[in-house]
Amino acid sequence: MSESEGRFRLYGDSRSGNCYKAALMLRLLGKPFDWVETDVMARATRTTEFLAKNPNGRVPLLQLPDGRYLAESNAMLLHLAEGSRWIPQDAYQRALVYQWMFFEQYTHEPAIAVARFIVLFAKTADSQPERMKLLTDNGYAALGVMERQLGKTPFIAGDEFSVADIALYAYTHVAEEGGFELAASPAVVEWLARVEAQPGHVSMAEACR
Ligand SMILES: N[C@@H](CCC(=O)N[C@@H](CS)C(=O)NCC(=O)O)C(=O)O
Repeated sequence: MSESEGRFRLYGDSRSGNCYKAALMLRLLGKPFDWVETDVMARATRTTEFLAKNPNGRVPLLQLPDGRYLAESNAMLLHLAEGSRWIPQDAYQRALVYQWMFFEQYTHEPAIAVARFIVLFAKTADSQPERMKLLTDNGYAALGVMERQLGKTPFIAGDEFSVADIALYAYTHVAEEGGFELAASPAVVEWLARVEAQPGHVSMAEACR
């Protein structure tokens, strides 16, 4: 048996919030894994070899200890945290966690993560002002939704820290890199600190390696 067999293997780009979600979850659970740096800018996710593992050609991609693959960061959070306190037992509370994870993928990530990608990596913000304006408006709207919720509850789906907090933390904590000011969202800023205070929390740079 080789050394890497029997361990999780996480293919990811260390600058990606989606990849950070899975890496942070594995660290919080204390599950050892091998990180496989996969450079999206070099199109390493679009090779024939990678597409055979994930037909969607994207990271993160998790290989389970038994060899099977799982794509989609939030599916990874739900799979890895199965049976833990980070997924509520109560059906309604669990549905609220899903609610915020779907919000993250449909409303938050497509604005905030994409704006950050354009500013920080593609560096094409100046050549597409209309798209940047739309992403910025949509991103602030998403932050406004979070601000309203976090003004009422300490964590996004209620009183307890859950996988929904990990999903939304990943790109909110680096939203300023996409040009978003967080100062106008004090409840969001306080929540970021609460997430960072969770035992075992590690930064993106520490998690993704
Ligand atoms: N919904 C997916 C999004 C994954 C995604 O967009 N991954 C980006 C990096 S953050 C990627 O691999 N891009 C490379 C490409 O599209 O070629 C998830 O949550 O895992």
